[in-house]
Amino acid sequence: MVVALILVVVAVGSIVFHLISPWWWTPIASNWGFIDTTIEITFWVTGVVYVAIILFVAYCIWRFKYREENRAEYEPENPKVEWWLTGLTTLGVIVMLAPGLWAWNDFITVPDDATEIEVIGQQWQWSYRLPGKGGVLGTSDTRNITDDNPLGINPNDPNGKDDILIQGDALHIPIGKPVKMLLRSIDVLHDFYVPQFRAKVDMVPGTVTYFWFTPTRTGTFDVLCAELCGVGHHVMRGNVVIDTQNDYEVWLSEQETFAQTMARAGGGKDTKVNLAAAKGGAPGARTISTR
Ligand SMILES: [Cu+2]
Repeated sequence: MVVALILVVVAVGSIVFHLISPWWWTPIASNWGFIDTTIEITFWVTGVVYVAIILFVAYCIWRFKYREENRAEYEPENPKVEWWLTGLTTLGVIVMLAPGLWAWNDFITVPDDATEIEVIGQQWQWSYRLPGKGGVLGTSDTRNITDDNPLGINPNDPNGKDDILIQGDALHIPIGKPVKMLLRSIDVLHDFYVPQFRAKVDMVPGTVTYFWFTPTRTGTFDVLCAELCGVGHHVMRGNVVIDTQNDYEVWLSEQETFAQTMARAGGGKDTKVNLAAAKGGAPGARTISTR
């Protein structure tokens, strides 16, 4: 009897904890509300099954407890119960998995007007590249990587000349416009993760992965690395700022282009530049060695 009561308390307590828990999702800041919906559907299905099974076990413990006169009945088959269990399990699995097909289809169908932004992960910092006025990113290749060109941008591609490089500083994105995040890694697996955006994909050395989203509210959001990438994994942090269009354009006009970076590097004297400080940038920004 005590065990049955404990099981009931566990089932009810789990639901109450789920409802009043302070550890819930961060408020969403992108178009991916449907991803939250699919997770909520999974919570509902698994929650109902979880409570039903625990309460059933509690009932059995109470109902069939030992009594001198009780006799067990041998019943190896029960087609009716088996059909019901198989049918309900199938239905539950379909309800959990089917919405994911729609979510995934949306996730890999990038809108035609999405702006491409490149994110580069390396142990243990984030760098970004935005298209300049031309609106097109220049090509890049790991073979172009040098001390002066740490992102491997093709110096002979005219599209790359006006690319904006952000190293050791926050990435800014304008609100309300779809962006396609092109994900590259220079060394090991990383994962660019902003919890409020919901979307994320692993960054794999040697290939370019992507996800897309549309920012839906302004603010400053933490960037985390969601892939254990070495001893400095926990410090691989950064910020993304979602700006109004005006604020974004002001910020963009203050950034250095690839051509300017190369010209400065070609000058050759400085061995260490704090790009963020040079731009009057954020406190705590990291110093990037360019030599
Ligand atoms: Cu990482």
